[in-house]
Amino acid sequence: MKLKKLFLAAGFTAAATVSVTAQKAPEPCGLTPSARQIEWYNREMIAFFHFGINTFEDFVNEGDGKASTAIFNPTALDCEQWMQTLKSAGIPAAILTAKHADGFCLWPSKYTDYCVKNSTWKGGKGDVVREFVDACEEYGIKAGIYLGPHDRHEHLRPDYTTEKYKYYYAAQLEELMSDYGKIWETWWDGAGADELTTPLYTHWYKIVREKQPDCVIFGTKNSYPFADVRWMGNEAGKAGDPCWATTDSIAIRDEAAYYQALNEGIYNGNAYVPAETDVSIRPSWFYHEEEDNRVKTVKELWDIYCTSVGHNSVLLLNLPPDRRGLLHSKDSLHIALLNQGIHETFDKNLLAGSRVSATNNRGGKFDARYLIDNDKQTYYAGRDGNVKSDITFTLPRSTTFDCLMAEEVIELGHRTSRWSVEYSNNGKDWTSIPEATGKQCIGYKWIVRFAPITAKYVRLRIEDGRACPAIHSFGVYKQAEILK
Ligand code: IPT
Repeated sequence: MKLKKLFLAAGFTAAATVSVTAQKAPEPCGLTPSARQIEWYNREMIAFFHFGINTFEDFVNEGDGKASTAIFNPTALDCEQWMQTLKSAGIPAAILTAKHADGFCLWPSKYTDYCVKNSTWKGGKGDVVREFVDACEEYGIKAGIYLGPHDRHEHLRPDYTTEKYKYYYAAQLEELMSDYGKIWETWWDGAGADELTTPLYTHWYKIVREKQPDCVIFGTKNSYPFADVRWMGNEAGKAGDPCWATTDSIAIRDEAAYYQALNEGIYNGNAYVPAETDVSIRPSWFYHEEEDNRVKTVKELWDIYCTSVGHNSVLLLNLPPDRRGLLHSKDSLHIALLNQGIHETFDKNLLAGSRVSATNNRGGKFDARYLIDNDKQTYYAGRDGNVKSDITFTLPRSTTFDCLMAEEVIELGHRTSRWSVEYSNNGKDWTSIPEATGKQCIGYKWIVRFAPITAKYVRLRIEDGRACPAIHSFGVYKQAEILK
């Protein structure tokens, strides 16, 4: 009896069922993501492993390419330990620095002596890239490769030219893209690489695409024309508000405008290149014992999660292995707790069980009630030609929350461009949530946090856009204690 009442209250009427087949899905609008970009968005988080010869020098993050290969000697390297950590942190993908700017290669490359072949580790018979991809495979983690374009060791050659380097880099890229199974991402760092022009990247791009059609390319500066995903503009974990997936593909000359375009994107931009947020769990990119007490706290990581994943970006979180070749227990603990906190927060949408009504409701398969059904397949849409909508949730009881999350249907393009959230206790007098007023972007995921609010009614106002709204989910939540 109770169940039946609930069903009726939620609008599950016979009439609604009949219109299910009658409704057509909204057409996509503007630029839309490729299959590669959709796959990338759904990862949400990726681990970055900065590991190499710098790890064995005292406080070096940007080696000069002169360090002796003999010093590379992890005493207990165990890539499975890295993957176990990712499993407990809910991170489904990882990128390894196969070669950083110092030029030292973690695999036995045929094209250089400056690599593991000449290290003390495993008598020169080891291959870190192999161990990494094997462990990824074993644990169902998507493997990615960072092959640093800027190479200080090669630069030491008296006969160095960018033309010669073009073929050296291409040969190494070919080794990595051919011999190590499926590679899900390749990372073209722009740092120090200004002399490497777009024609060089054009040559290298063809290798990636031919060998690894599904590989997501992180591109920046001169590799930008080939980028599936862009740099977000800083290394502090703070994607912009808004942070559109679209931006302009043409070089923006003015520096401030360039950084703004990276950080915030451009709503009417001419290219779909969403932002990836690279940030380290420690002050440095490489491991240094001195920083063991400066590992970002769970709260700091939660802040970063909210301004990256919660700002329509993907978080690329650096977890640098130590001289043993293991992740430090502090880093592992903090990301596992972050994952626990994310689950405790978002597994429980406090709007579940609410009555839902919308001023602009396509109905049927796209009814507003699908915003809170906790099903990734379903979504709410408005009627064609109507970009606004007020969606009111009547909660079963007065409830306290301090966080909200919305998810747009990215496959249908950025549609909504302005939205706000209000609450009420009588359904008549509405109070706006300042932090959630005049928001612009939704995209894959948008999270807003605020001081606790207790309310019986919540209203999502879609105020502007370029097409009718299409939104997967909307919810209010209580942030887990562990994150504070
Ligand atoms: C910065 C590069 O300029 C940018 O293109 C991208 O590669 C980024 O690094 C990755 O974090 S340089 C850095 C010192 C801010």
